[in-house]
Amino acid sequence: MDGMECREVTDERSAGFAALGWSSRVGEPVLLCVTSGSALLNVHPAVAEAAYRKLPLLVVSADRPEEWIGQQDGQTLPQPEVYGGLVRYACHLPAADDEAERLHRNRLINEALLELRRHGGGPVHINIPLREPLFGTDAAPLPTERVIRRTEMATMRREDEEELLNIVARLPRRLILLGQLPEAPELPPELAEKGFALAGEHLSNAASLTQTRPDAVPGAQSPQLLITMGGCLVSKKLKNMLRQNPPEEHWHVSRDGACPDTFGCLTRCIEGDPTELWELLAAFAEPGDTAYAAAWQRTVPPPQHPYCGPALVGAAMAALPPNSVLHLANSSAVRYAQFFPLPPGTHVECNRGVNGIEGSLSAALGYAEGDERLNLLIIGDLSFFYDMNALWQARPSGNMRILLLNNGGGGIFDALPGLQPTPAIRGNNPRSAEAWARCCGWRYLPVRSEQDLPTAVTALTSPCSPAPVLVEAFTDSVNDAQILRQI
Ligand SMILES: Cc1ncc(C[n+]2csc(CCOP(=O)(O)OP(=O)(O)O)c2C)c(N)n1
Repeated sequence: MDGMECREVTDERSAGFAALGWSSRVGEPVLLCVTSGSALLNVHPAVAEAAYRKLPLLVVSADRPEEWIGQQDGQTLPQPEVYGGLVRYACHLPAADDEAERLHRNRLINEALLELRRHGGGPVHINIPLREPLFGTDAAPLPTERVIRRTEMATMRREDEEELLNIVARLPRRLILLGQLPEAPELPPELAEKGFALAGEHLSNAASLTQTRPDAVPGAQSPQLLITMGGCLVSKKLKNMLRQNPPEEHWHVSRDGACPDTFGCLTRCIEGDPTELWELLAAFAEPGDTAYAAAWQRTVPPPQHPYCGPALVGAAMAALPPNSVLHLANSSAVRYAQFFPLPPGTHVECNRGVNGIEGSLSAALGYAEGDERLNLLIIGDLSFFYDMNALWQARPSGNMRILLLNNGGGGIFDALPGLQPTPAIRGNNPRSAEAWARCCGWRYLPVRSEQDLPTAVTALTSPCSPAPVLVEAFTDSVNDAQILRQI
């Protein structure tokens, strides 16, 4: 094969150690290709040795498709994960051949190759199920595939810096996009002057940045260079835009060197202190397209609607004192909040790691205990009742406030295009939190119309209250959903 030095060894146990010795001599990864079944078990001793000697041994094993495993067909056994904790990374490639699986395969192989050399190197395993016919196929010429590279800031040399800066110079439309972060990163002002659009959602806690509202995303043109930092993004519209018009380069920067391929176009994981990257770009990047960057900075006025879920969230956020903590539950609450500006110094919390609805109340109450600031949680009724025990367990003080948006179930399902939610899907909920809130010692206020709103907003946002406050606002879910789809 072009560009590869190949050698055949019949005995796989011996082949494993031969590959290991070869790798040790040349200081480079060696790919060890075996068939299926016991063939790869025979490589196990060499994998163990490579693990403890930190040698980059890449084991690639052939497999049968999943439907034939354990069916008394030839050379089959459960191969994925067969080396357990001895390999740094193991993957089982999908056998199907559509576009989504092609992308999945590409990512898995990239992840394996990145782990092979990471932090001193070590063994990895790629398991490849193959469907018949197994012979007579020809992949030549090999297609060009995306390669994801890793840059470690701590060991970066001048040539590596130049490589990054050359890419930046070639790509004038640039976007730095922040996902969920515990606190605002320090972004030097020169970045904006050099034509980097800076954007983040409320969960990025970077109040000085333009907040990317889904209805304000300049969707016409994706960036050519996207640099992301932080966790999950909320806006589906933004994710779709970047997936449908993938940037030429997508770099993700993080201290742990994670490589999330959120848009299917990741080209580089940058591991290290993000500040070092921002400083490098601020000091040495060639100027980019400032008009493009400006398109991301435009502010759009908040939506104006009469009594409804989004309007209630907007009213509460507008009245929130500076330096408060805003807790947002999944799923409509965190989406509604995105449309309204945050008061200065607001810190935003949300269980957005896996978007669960089960612990938003407990997490907010846990955070607020011992915190001096005003803590406001905005939550839907299903998430609230799911976790209602929290009101009994916690010892909240007067700084804790809850805006409970009771739309009679999972209102988000009314907003999903193409879904006609049945009562079972929506989780229809006829209950009110009144009795439970009062029983647990909370001040309780219901809101049923616009007239009730001013008193409720004052109760939710005034700094002094002898008891925690729960405002339960009853809204029409279908109406809320229509607005959610428009904005
Ligand atoms: C533990 C868990 N179960 C199920 C889901 C799926 N899910 C996402 S949003 C949602 C409905 C939430 O309803 P509610 O809290 O009333 O908020 P709304 O949709 O009305 O904003 C559900 C069930 C989830 N995210 N987490």
